[in-house]
Amino acid sequence: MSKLNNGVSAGWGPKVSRRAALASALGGFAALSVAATSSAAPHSITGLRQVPAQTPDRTVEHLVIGTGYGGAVAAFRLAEAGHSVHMLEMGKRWDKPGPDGKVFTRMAKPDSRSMWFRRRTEMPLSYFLGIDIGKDIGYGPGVLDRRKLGGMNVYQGKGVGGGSLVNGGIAPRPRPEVIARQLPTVDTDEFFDTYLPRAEERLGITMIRPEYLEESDYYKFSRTGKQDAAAAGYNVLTVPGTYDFEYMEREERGEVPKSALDGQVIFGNDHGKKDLTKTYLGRAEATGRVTIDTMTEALTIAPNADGYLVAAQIRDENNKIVGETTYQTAKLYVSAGSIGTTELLLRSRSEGLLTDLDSSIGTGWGPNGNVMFGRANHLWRPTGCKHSTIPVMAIDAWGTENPCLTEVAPLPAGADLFVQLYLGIGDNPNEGVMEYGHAGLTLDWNPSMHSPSINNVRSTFDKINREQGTIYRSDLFGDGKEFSDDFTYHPLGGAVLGRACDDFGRVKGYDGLYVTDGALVPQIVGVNPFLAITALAERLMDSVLAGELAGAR
Ligand code: FAE
Repeated sequence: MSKLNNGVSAGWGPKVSRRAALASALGGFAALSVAATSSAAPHSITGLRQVPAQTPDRTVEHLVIGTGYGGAVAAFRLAEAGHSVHMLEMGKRWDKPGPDGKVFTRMAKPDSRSMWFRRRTEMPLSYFLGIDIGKDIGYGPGVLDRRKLGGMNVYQGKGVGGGSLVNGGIAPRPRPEVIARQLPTVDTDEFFDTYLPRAEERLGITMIRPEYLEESDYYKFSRTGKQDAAAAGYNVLTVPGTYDFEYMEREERGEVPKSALDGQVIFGNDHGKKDLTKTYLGRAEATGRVTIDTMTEALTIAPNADGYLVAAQIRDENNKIVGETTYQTAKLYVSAGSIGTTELLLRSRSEGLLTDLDSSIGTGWGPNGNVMFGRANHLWRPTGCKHSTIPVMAIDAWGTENPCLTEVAPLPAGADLFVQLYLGIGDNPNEGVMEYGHAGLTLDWNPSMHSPSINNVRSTFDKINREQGTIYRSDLFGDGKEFSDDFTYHPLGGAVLGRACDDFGRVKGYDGLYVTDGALVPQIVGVNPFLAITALAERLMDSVLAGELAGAR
């Protein structure tokens, strides 16, 4: 990709003048309508006005869209190297307690803080004994979003810290052979020797103390899950994570406020979890060179002679659009997650702005083989009334003829429900495709494409059921389903490394435009993905800082 002296790629088709691009980007506001907005239920965007061509509201050296893993790594690495960085985040900053004195809610007591502009919770496990267990909640910019696209419900974190706010913090290393298969242009040795260890260190990943795992009442569910799998001949791993396990032990001793031991996780953790605001983002902001605009959703990207003009809209806590704004930047890092990043790029192309994107943009999507299911435990084999919300054990059947890795998951209901719950990651060659049109973003993925993942997980657990004389629960996912086939916590792909982007994450055809997040990884990574995403972002930023930014400040 050759670079002209104004930083504009020579690979563009018709040259876009700065003025034309600005007018186009701003004119795009009017056309965007509901389709261009968030995943929330339809809401008013009538506050938008047609903005005449004007100078951008703000000009910044480096602009990062999204504050999840990819965005946090980009911001930290740039700031550490002395660059000023501005970040846009669609959600809010989670640093103020609500009326109950807590920043986040428990899973069992959701309210307006829990889900992104919903009036009722929408969870993967939404039934018990076949009864809908969703709860009515207040409407607000809650921390967990569910976006329905085609046959998929995609869950994502919203707020400063992205997915790190809502996830379980589980961070196993991917298998080298899966990295080699999925990311063939990545040097596997370098990835494992340099980038994974660096990501682990900077994310603060540690292991639970084995003696605590063996003795705590809060991990009885893990021990029963392990014993059942081991009895069927499976290897069970203890997996590392970002929760501070020393803090957890103090929670159990009653020395500190409880979080993981008080049913907090997918709607956020008040304590214990080292989310990105305590690691990468915290360190980035501590440099004094990073600023963040919250409740600000980037809508379009227009290339121009000075780099890129980003048009964005600002919403209030009632989901009303209260303003629009524009940012001019020389270097743009798109880090809005697999869905958000792909949507932004595709929308910008459909608005006639990023017309030279590689034709593969939108391809390579996958749900990382996510399958949730439960086994019905015998009454004489309880999992306990107390469940820590942080899973720490996984059944490793990847090396078998039915490759899958399955976490032993908690069900922190405050009572023993005799369900051994699992989140499986079953290998799957299928890939979905995202497109952008009149209906907004669409995803071509249907439940039948999930079958390979389910079959891999089912074959493994059929053996465990046979050994234990147990059966699957069919009352947890509606319609008598034993396995979820329509949700993911781990969306991946859409702007894949070596396809829509170069081998590091530079968007093909556009100098100074980068993808840094889960959109880079096609379909599946075989383990919970944020560690691999962080390592890939580190790898990209090494390349950018040693390449086009070498010597620049
Ligand atoms: P992500 O962290 O999603 O960050 C994207 C950010 O961009 C978000 O803050 C968005 O609000 C923001 N954004 C989106 N669109 C825009 C826009 N247009 N303008 C401005 N901002 C925007 O992306 N993974 C693990 O490895 N271990 C786990 O234990 C685990 N548990 C999970 C549990 C749950 C309930 C969920 C939902 C996910 C879990 N994950 C887990 C997945 C993990 O959090 C996810 O792979 C990463 O967060 C993806 O990182 P990205 O940087 O791609």
